[in-house]
Amino acid sequence: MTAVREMVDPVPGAAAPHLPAQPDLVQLLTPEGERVEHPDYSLDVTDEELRSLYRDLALVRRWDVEATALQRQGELGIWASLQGQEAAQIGAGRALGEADMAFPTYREHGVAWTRGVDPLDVISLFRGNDLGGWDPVATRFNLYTVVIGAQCLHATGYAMGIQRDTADAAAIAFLGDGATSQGEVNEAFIWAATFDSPVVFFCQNNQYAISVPIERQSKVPLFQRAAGFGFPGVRVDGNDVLAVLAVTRAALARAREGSGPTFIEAFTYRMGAHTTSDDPTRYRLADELEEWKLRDPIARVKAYLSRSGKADAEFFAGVDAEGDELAARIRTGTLEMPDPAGTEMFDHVYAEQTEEIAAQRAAFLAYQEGFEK
Ligand SMILES: Cc1ncc(C[n+]2csc(CCOP(=O)(O)OP(=O)(O)O)c2C)c(N)n1
Ligand SMILES: [Mg+2]
Repeated sequence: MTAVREMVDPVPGAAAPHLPAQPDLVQLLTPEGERVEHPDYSLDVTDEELRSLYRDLALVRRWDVEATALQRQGELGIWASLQGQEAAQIGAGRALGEADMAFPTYREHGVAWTRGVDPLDVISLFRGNDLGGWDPVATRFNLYTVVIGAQCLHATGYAMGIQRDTADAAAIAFLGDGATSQGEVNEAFIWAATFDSPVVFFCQNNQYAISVPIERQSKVPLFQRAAGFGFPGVRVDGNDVLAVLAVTRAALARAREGSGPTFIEAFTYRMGAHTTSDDPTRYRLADELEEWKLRDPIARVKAYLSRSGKADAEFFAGVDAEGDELAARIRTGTLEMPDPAGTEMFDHVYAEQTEEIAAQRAAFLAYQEGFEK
């Protein structure tokens, strides 16, 4: 227990780095890279799928590192790092079916990757060029939502639409541990439970809401809250991509077959700052991060692949080379990104232009022209 954590009421089993063995935690791959079985969740994955999961994990981390560097060099306004949460996001993203619809927060770059969103279309948002450059309908990946918890209502409403269309699909809402304290999230839970909506609430408990530790958000482990709303809650090792894949697949299948929502608590850790605007050394001690590094989501897959002979040095070198190419493409693409015209901010306020916005746009243009003379 660190000095910082002693200042708040510790929740047994919730203070991450000091966890004893947790019977409730679904795990299929231990931090040491050992494959284990779970009585309720099994997963058949081919060696090729395992290697491609590793590739996804490694490439999204490389993207994240590059984006953080670009922000530090003044090329992005801000960046919200996913470091430490790669397995939670790749596992959940790879569990989605083509027709399923995902509703992210602002940190789900790993899920974006699995939906085929171009990293530069995410970066353009953090550069301040647009509100996200991807097509949410084509990618089945909604635009990022910064208003904490609001996407849980969007996903629930969307899921109710799926129900009425009798479509064979589900919605998934991503949320953080802090978001569970938000009124809208609890309203979404009640609504989804009452209507048996085909929605999965995927909570990444990364232990912090900016500087506020999980102990201040909940007196009980988060997954236990679901029982009070009347749907199942599952706690999965969020740093175990195989367990996350298995648990999320099961929850989505349950939703699609009409059995209603599931709450998944992916137990993980935000290894970086909340965003590049934050300094985590002000509120947490370095030894906590050191402990979580031992549970790194990528290292355990690498250990498993190497030890079992499912991948060799050549494979890992290939992924590293791909990472270098991706980073170079992200860097060049960011630097070459054209600045948007100032008038663009008026273009998407409403689906159809109003007289008032048109007048504001004209006034802005006149103002800008005044400078150019
Ligand atoms: C409605 C609302 N209130 C406050 C904020 C400011 N804010 C941005 S991120 C954040 C913390 C969210 O923590 P959590 O839900 O755990 O997600 P994480 O950032 O850890 O992924 C807050 C309070 C906001 N964006 N929206
Ligand atoms: Mg959090």
